[in-house]
Amino acid sequence: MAKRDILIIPDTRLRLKSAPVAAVDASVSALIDDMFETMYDAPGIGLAAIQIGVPQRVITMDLAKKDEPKKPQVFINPEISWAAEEKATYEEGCLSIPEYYEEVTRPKAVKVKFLDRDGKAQEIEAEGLLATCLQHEIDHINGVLFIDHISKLKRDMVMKKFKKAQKRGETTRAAYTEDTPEHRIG
Ligand code: K1U
Ligand code: ZN
Repeated sequence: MAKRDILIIPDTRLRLKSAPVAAVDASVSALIDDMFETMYDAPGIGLAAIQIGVPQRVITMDLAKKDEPKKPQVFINPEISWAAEEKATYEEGCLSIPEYYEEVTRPKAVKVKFLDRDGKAQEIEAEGLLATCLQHEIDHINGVLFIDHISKLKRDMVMKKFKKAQKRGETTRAAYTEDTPEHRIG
């Protein structure tokens, strides 16, 4: 197992459409182990493989609360098979856009087909945080970021800040998680 670096915007790899996993083999299992180590260390509640630079349709997630036992979940080749017409709004964050949070409106519930860690076909119906997180992560494997769902004005402001930071050579998440005035937006 190894902790990997998480890509941050404006890294263009975050805009790639990830390829389906052909077979859930030992290399995919090793990737999943690395993703969990990276996600728990960040810490985050979800991670898409592309966020560590691997353009494969693999997602890890753990929505357990701090005082609950870990509840790791894996979604391989996930596909939204149904989305509710009713919408819900949640404040989202993204490990690839450190220290920025914004409200996003998405379908309140979704059904998702996927392969589990053993390569077995599954389908779940999700609502609440699970529905939000699944949609956020499925967006990642399609090259879409949560800032694509907010106003252009806010998105441009975020992109400008991270492009400036990149010019200063700040290309790791650690560079953004320090609480200094130049790292605050708005
Ligand atoms: O995909 C990612 O970038 C991970 C992201 C998932 C997510 C969060 C909120 C709404 C939708 C999707 C994160 O995990 S951001 C960090 C976070 O939310 C968190 C971190 C520690 C404890 C609790 C939450
Ligand atoms: Zn994200």
